[in-house]
Amino acid sequence: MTCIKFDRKGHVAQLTIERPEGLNALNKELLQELSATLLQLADDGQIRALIITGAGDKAFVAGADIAEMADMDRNRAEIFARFGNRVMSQVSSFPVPVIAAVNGFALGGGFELALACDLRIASAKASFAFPETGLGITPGFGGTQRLARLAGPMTAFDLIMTGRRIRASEAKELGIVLEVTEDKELLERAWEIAGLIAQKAPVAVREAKRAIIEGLDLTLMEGLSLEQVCFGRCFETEDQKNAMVAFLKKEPIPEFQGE
Ligand code: CO8
Repeated sequence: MTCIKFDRKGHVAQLTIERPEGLNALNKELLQELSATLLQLADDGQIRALIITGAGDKAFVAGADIAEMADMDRNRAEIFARFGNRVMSQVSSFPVPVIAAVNGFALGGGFELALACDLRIASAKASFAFPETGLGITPGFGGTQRLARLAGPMTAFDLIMTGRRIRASEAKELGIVLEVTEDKELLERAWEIAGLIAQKAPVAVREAKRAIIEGLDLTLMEGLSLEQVCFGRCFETEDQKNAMVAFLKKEPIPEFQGE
């Protein structure tokens, strides 16, 4: 891997997107590496939370690589968007929660990558924008869909049609970002949140993520049925039995084993 740096401690892993020559802009090679890494990690039963961040002190990801898109025709653009969307869906359907630690510019495809994550925290200097309509294109890696679902269609209209860049504090007010941290504290806070998740029962966390993410595409009744299935699945685990027995005996809840 040349553009994705991997770190791991305990049950938490971190992917750092590192392409200094283009402010971590997403080109095909980077997206392929990200996809391959996610595919490999998805099968790693030991990982309980994943953090994605950008290398350097300036950008999370400054968008898709404009140099690579400039001479595309309609067909190639659609193929590129389909590929990018597949990678973003790998992020959103990753089996454990994914935290975007947004450390700087999150523009276009970079904003879309953050939106594909489950939780977003941002440093005070981070900023978000969809510059696409000012470049003659629409967002193409899921931005129109995920932003409208997350923050409502009006916010999606505002940010996508005007292209205006918002600071982390406004992103928080709009419900796009969970928390804003001091610049230097971003990763520490991301690991803290990931650590809290990693302490919870792994099967329960995975099933809860599945219920939330898949439920967003369902009717309420279908979503409630899905939740029942996810709830039932937890009762096949020793973790559920041990935790409930310990609670009833007024003993400390034992460390979760993931089965
Ligand atoms: N693509 C390619 N190169 C980039 C990109 C990018 N998105 N962003 C920055 N760079 C490059 C610059 O060209 C520059 O290269 P060089 O050093 O060779 O001149 C280097 O990174 C540093 O950038 P700047 O000198 O411009 O740094 P500044 O601090 O002056 O500005 C900005 C930083 C504001 C982030 C500025 O670089 C900028 O506006 N970048 C473009 C941001 C943008 O428009 N992003 C959206 C791209 S479109 C997109 O993401 C669509 C996604 C869906 C695709 C659908 C598929 C069809």
